[in-house]
Amino acid sequence: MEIKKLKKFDDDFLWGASISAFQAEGASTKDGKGLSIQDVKKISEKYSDFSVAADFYNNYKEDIALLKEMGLSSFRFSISWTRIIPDGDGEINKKGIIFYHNLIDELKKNGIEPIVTIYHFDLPFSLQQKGGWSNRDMIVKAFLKYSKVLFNEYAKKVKYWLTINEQNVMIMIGSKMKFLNGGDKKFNQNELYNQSHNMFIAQALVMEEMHNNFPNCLIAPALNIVSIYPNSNKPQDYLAAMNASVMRNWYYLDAIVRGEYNPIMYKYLEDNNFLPDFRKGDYEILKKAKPDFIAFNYYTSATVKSEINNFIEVEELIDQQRLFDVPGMFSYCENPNLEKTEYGWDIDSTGFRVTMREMYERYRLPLMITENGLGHSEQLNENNTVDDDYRIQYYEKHLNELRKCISEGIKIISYNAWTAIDIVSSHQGFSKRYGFIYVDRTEKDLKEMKRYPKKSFYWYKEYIKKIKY
Ligand code: BGP
Repeated sequence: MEIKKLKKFDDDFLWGASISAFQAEGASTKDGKGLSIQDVKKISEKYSDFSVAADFYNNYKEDIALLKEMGLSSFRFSISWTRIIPDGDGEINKKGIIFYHNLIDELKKNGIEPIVTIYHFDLPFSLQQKGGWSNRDMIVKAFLKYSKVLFNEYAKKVKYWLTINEQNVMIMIGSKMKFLNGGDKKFNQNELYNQSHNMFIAQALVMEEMHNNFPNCLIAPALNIVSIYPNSNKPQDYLAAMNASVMRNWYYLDAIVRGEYNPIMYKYLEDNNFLPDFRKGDYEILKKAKPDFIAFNYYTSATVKSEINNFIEVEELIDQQRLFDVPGMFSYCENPNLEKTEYGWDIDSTGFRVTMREMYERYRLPLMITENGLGHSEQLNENNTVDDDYRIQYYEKHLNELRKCISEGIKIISYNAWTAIDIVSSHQGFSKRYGFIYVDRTEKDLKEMKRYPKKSFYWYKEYIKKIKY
């Protein structure tokens, strides 16, 4: 369906970019920071670890100056739990508190709205040793305590808050990409669905805490939501797509937004003996809390069919975007209609629109895009820049679809590209870059880590400037 008249973006639409703490900050043991599961995991010899990353901890002022030059009005970053509370639930680290005050102040000074993720894959290692997300009493208390510290410190300065980054990726793929929610540990399905339930409870209590005590702030989950296509017009394939969507998208959003377990998912959990340990009062906790908007990360769509593949999973190919087989529910398949990025992710800007429409029609809450971008291997050219036309094309297509959604009446408050500066990819090191700004280092050679704007930097700057009028 073509849109005849495109609407303008609201004047207060936030144009931004994102990073996460463990992938950008470095300084992993500096100024009292405790270890997170990302700091202790066994990394592949091939890739860099997270100890220095993009050195954002020491470089944030210069980086923010570049973001300002690009014309950004928002910046989404996560707070490192172990910088604030080194062992996860004990003493508070003053220096960590000060760092984020300085960072937030610097953003505000430059007219950039901070969007804060409370937890982005970097669980404190000492909490993991106590059972991590499987230990309900411990983790719910610790997450609430940590969140309260953040709210008391920063809620006066920060309006937009995100609870947990990609709970659905941690639960669905976390065991395959081990490090996401348990260091190097693999979990069985039963334990994972218990972890997920504990995340729902912890998150609901945190949202309630915010609403009760900090009414000027807005809070939301940040899931990785993707539209899922049936492989054919066979009715069974359509059902398979519905199943995949329930398992990947709606089970999470139904619990977080509506405070309900999705009935199809509940039946699946029951039939497979994966039902979590519900406690008395859990439904009330879930019902009471409601996010103010929905934040989501979108990279690509997915396609499924009903027949089983019986293929052997290749560990190297597993990542957060690739679906797999869940017997009786759906099976993964390729989509031959879409081009792929260098790293094999389908490029699907129409799917971006489908995803936003589906979400808005289901939940009628404003949407915020917290991640969207393209990973590529890159090197500086002789002009000390990167001609990343492929990235510009990706953004152009996705932003066109975003504008169509706005024109169709979908309320969208902010778009944050992944990423502002090059950072360590979640599992493919510094080789896979996403930034508008090139950070000059390789996997093993840190060099001076100078920053160089890429071609997409100037493109985004112009886009933001022009779209306002
Ligand atoms: C999301 C994560 C990010 C980021 C991104 C790109 O799942 O929230 O932390 O890493 O994916 O993924 P990758 O770095 O693996 O290419």
